[in-house]
Amino acid sequence: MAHLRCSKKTAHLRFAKLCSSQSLTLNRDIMNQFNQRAKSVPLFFIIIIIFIFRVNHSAAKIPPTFSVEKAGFSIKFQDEISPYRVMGVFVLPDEIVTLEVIDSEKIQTYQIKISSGGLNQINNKKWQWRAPAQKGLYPMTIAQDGSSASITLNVFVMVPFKEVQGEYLNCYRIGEYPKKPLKDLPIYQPPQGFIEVTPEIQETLISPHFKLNQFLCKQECDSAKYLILEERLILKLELILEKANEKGHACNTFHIMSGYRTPHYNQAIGNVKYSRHCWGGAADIFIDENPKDDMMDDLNNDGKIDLKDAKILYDIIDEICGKPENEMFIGGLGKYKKTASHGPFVHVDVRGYRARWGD
Ligand SMILES: [Ca+2]
Ligand SMILES: [Ca+2]
Repeated sequence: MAHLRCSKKTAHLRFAKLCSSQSLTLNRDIMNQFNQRAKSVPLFFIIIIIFIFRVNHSAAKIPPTFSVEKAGFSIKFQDEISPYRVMGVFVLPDEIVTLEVIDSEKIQTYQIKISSGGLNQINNKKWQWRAPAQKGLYPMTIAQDGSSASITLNVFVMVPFKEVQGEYLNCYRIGEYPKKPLKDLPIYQPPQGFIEVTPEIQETLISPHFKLNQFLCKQECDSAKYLILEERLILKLELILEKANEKGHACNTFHIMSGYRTPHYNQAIGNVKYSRHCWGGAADIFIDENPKDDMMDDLNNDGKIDLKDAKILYDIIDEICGKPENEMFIGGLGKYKKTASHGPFVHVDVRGYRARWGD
């Protein structure tokens, strides 16, 4: 019995030892798991925080959606070719305008829909349109047969220059254009007419990313304002905008600090007599998307808004103008540093010959 008791005791001891050792192993496993979890919990939170930060950070960096808005074919009018889905065209009363589709598909046909004026179809890609005699906005659409591709031309019939009476067009002071063109260049002849800009039409798109009123002179007026704008300048600005986006400077339009200037306003601000702004062929621009505060953005991310940011835009334009396919956009380009009255900006124009300047 004693032997049996002893054996039982030994067995109990062995069992207790085994249990104890298993318990220790179990506890060690639990502790290990706990330790791992204890270690992984802060790690888990750190990962979450980094993720949130990255999402927020990338959200702040998400560019505005930019689309070039090209139609897939182009329209030739006057001396310009526009590939854009919407484009402004400026004509005189009763002017005959030839409109021609430029595309790569020889068999493709097109339809034109006009809102006024006379139409003469030359073939299924070419028309002659006679503008109405009355000033105003006359949109027309050219659509590709069998597809949704179309181009809307927002055609403005202008007020002829001869209607300027003693420096004024109605109540709007135009001032005086120089009688003698600079160096006898035709681009400095007095302009042919003015677009009448009423509140009803001032926000009309003149290209996918620019509206008519972005180019208005800063001169105040209670009634209609008048504007001159070259279609080539708009086409050049669209190209610059496309390239700026390609270079990573997300923007859906430019801030036009100065577009058209009446000679009266131009003289009042002490600018040179033959400024291309007075002929609607120049714009002072900057990128203003982040933040949108009427000030050039920090394009080079150095924490400062200065001439270096204007130089980034200047270099993009200079590169565009250096390419043979963009020869029609040759013109003036200048960069300006920040002053007490304005931030840094770039002047761009379509004068037809090369000019460069900058602080
Ligand atoms: Ca800004
Ligand atoms: Ca900067």
